[in-house]
Amino acid sequence: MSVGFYDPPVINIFHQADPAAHVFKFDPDTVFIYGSHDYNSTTASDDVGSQYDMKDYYVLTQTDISQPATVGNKILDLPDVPWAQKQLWAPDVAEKDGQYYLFFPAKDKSEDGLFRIGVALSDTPDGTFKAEPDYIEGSYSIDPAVLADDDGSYYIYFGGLWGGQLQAWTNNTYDSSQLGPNAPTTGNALGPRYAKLSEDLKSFDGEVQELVFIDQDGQQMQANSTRRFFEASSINKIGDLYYYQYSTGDSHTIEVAVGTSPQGPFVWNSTLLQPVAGWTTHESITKFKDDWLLYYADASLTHQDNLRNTKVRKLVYEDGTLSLAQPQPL
Ligand code: FUB
Repeated sequence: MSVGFYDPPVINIFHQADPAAHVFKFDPDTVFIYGSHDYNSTTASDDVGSQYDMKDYYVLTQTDISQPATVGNKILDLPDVPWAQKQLWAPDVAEKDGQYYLFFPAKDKSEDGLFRIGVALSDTPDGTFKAEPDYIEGSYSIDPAVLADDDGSYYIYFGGLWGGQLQAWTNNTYDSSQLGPNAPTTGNALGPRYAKLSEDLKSFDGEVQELVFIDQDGQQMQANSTRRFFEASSINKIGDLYYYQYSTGDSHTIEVAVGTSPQGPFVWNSTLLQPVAGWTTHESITKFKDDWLLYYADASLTHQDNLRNTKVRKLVYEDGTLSLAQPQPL
């Protein structure tokens, strides 16, 4: 059950969801907001998200969060991705040595239509990005999020249950019988996957691993917990700690878990966001000037699950915990 959440959209006339907000050295006075580009798709809704059949990405920019965002360039178009069939879902962008890397999921052209993760490159944060000819070898599932660590290492995190197909991959091996809107309900919860990225950020450096979340009671997060990982990873380093945010999917909250290493384990810390309008919820956090900001999206403007708008809210960072600057109205 979703409830309303009344921050205004950063822009009404452009439907963007799954915001991945970044401030780059390139222009410290601008927040670049990447995300899924929703449109009024008539593809029938189902529990594997067929109604989210997005075909391109644009970038939004904001120089003042009290003012509307501006729609920038179309930065990637589905026909320009040689390996992709459909469904450009939540992306992320990382910068390295003045190059910008757009990481994005899409279904490949195989019979099963498996989600894979691709990368596209640009010299500027507002594109156009050029896709690599194939998806990242060994990649699967959705919702990539990239961490640039202080030591120069880059890590990619990904995964999403049900339509995101994470449950169909065990030890990086695909099992078609697990496709569909299902996930374990007993035992340890499935964790998102992560890998170190190679120097050129175009491949995985080593095997994909599963991230472990520890619940409040000190035990590994269980599959029947309303706080278990579902999708929508984002990660930030604040001081010496790593903050991992994610959506719980069918229980519709955004949770935060904290770790001392990019490879986890991450210990549950707080619930950052209660359910918003619409089924999906997806966040990212960035520091803009002196403020920590939460970018998220909901469907309060359209009441249509696949026609969402990005929103922004200031955060408070106190005693090691992130929280909304004002309480969320219920
Ligand atoms: O926008 C499509 C999918 O819905 C995203 O990849 C998920 O995070 C959820 O927001």
